[in-house]
Amino acid sequence: MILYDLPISSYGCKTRILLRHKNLQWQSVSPPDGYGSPAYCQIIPAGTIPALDDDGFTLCDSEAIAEYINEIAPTPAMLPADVKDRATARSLSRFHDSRIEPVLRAYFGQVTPASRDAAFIKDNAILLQKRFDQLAQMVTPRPFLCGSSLSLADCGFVPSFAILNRLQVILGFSIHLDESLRAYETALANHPSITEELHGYYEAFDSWVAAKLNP
Ligand SMILES: N[C@@H](CCC(=O)N[C@@H](CS)C(=O)NCC(=O)O)C(=O)O
Repeated sequence: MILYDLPISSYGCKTRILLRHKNLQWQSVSPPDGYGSPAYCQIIPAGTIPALDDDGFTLCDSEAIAEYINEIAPTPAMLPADVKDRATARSLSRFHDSRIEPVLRAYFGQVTPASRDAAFIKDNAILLQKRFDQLAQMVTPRPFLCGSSLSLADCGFVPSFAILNRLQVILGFSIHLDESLRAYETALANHPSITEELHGYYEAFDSWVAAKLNP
């Protein structure tokens, strides 16, 4: 399998965790000429990373990739057995992708000191706080979002917690995470399929930040 991605891609990190947890072999390949480039769009028309090439079958979007991998490699199962629990897992994963990650991503343009906007940083923190409070209302992790084992719903939160931790220091805002979410973050960081990937993600993010701070 080829995974088009980059070390800094949070959705790439989400997908790499899934592949590790499934104990699959894959090759991470940078998109030729960068994502969105004409050369990459020849392979993946959407131009986004991550994207999968499984023996000529190509697929974009981390959620679609996750569901596909979970079906072709069913062990360990990463969706609950019960239909309603499965639906909840999908809902939590989409809540991450559509409600939390984009609010974090909105801060990326603020990392370069010259482009910072104090009012935006403050207002976006209010929105981000609301989203994490909503998450704490939606679910009590035990210790993961769908119970004792890692599920598809968890993978995206790993890079997002890392990004949140770094951005709060760099940009000087503060988000209060409910105790249940703090315990969840710790459980994720200590999971054997995650620890090494998380370390690599912090390294990639820190290099990206260093380049922004000292161009
Ligand atoms: N919903 C997509 C989002 C992926 C995404 O936004 N990836 C970013 C990089 S982390 C990207 O490819 N951006 C390029 C673009 O939007 O053209 C997924 O889950 O894979």
